[in-house]
Amino acid sequence: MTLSMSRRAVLTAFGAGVAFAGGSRLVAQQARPAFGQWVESFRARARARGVSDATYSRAMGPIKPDTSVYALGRAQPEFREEVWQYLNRRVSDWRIRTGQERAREHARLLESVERQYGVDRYVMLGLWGMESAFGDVVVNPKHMRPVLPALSALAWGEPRRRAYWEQELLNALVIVERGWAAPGEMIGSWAGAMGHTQWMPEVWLNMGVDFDGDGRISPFGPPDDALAGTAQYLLRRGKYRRGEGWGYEVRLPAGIALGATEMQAISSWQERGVRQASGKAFPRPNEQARLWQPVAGGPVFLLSQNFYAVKSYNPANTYALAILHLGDRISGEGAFVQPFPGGERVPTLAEVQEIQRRLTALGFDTDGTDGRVGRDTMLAVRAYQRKVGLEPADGYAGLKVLTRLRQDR
Ligand SMILES: [Ca+2]
Repeated sequence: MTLSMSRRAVLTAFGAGVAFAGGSRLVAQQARPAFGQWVESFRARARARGVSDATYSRAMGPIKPDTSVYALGRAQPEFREEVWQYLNRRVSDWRIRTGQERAREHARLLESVERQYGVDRYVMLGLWGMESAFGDVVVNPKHMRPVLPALSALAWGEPRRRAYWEQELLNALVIVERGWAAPGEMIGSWAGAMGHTQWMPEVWLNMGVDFDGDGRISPFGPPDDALAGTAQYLLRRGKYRRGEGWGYEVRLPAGIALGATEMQAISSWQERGVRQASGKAFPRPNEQARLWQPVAGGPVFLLSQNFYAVKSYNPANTYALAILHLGDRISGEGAFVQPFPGGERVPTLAEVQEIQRRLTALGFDTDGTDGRVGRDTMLAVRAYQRKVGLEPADGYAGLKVLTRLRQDR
């Protein structure tokens, strides 16, 4: 969860593959004014965006810059994951079950957003589950930090993309000015992504919806505004098509090349012998789609426009696939027909809990045994793998580790 959020924040802020330059903090420290001085000089910028002096003093007056964000912005991913591990961790048994509970709990809300925007509820549930574990991170201070001190530190002292951070700090202040959230309530990722959807302040300002009609667009609290905002985002920024699916796992006939393939009508893929892996008929043969195989030897997909609508959230194909597959699993569909080479099935909630219990009993702290895999469980798994010589020591809490733990008495 933490890993995916920091990845998202990095992607949002810098574009894929671009990181902070080493040593930028030193340069910044030499050149920048004292923080208090900078806060006063930035007041005029906020005023120009319609932030009142009273709001500015209330929000910025008590702030200490959260300088720990510089290191987080430069951090490399802690764990290397294969595609099947990435998918298994995100489309976990815990997320599927919790998603089904949320689907029941919020059935009326999901139905009315679906009716108004035409976005499938399971796509919204998949996004909600991936971005914030269905709002769990919104209330979990372990994963979140105050947004204003983080954005202030970035706008004040991070020379890379400073204009971007300044704009996002201004956007966050506009949110306070509008009364959508109090400064103290605004917690999020190190880069300022917050709420049920983990949106940057700019997205809340431009894509948020006051769906419950209380006069505020709320990133926090009940998910009404966030889910309607998600639907609006997919429609406007992602060009989501009402009533269409995202794609299908397919079986290929011999002789179809998997290189870059153009969008074609599903009916013409069908003529070339492409079939749904499930054996069902394609329900909308006129939809345009293209072939994609994430890993040689693994499942193959036909992807249509709504896959790319979800991808507008984040440029990684595997990320969009995780969201949409999670949504499908919440809706009751099964796992992929063709397994990934070298992959394992998703461990059940009970199996993950057993891994956590056994690791804890052996002195590897997983910080609880709730069946959810966060950073603590991954560090514990990796320490155990190293101790017993399991290769690769990737921190993945799966069946191989469980089998070894059961032998360990
Ligand atoms: Ca509202």
